[in-house]
Amino acid sequence: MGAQAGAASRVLARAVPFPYAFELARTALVIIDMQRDFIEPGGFGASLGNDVTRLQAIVPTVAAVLEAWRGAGGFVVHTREAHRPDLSDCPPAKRLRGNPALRIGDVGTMGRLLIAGEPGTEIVAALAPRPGELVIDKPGKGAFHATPLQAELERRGIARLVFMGVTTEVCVQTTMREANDRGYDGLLVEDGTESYFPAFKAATLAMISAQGAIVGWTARSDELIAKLAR
Ligand code: TIU
Repeated sequence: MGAQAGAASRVLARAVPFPYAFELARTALVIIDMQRDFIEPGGFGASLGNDVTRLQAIVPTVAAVLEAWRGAGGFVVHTREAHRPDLSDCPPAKRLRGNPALRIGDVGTMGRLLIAGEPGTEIVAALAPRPGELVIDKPGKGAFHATPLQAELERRGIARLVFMGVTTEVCVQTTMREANDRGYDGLLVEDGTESYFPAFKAATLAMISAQGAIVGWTARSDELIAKLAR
């Protein structure tokens, strides 16, 4: 990325609730938990009784934004919900809650659920991280909790975060709220996120931008991609 291209202000005029301006050099694309455990059959999402096909449907859109962001020279962060193999970073309250078919750490068709290094925690092939991109394994729903994410962003002078990923109302919304409280201006790509529950996705998009962007902004992928074109 040339310094000038990165420093130029780009404006998403149709963002909700009002235009969102960003400099590419000071903005990170944060892709939340697009890992096999949530998106493919036999993983953690399916073990909770969810239909994972809804989440599969956004992969091409997330890939298109990622390609455009990379093409413009922007910085990319990928997160994965992944615990240590000994579960020392998984509170019993998280592991033992409810009555799922399988619990975190149990063996499923893609290895142990939500355990770092297992096939299920791999990011889906279409969105695989590339050298130079930051990959954060996180033990919580939010990507700032118990991770080096904030330090890594500060080191690079990042002030704005553009989010995609799954699920909208769980890990994406939690991370956006954590980011908001840490002073970041966040934007969620409306068609680059999905929930197992359509009503929860709609409610989350609405509550993020309500009250004058109380949590942040939302915008469509096509407008973002147009602003990343050379
Ligand atoms: N269950 C659910 O909707 N989500 C999660 O458990 N994790 C993420 O959102 N990544």
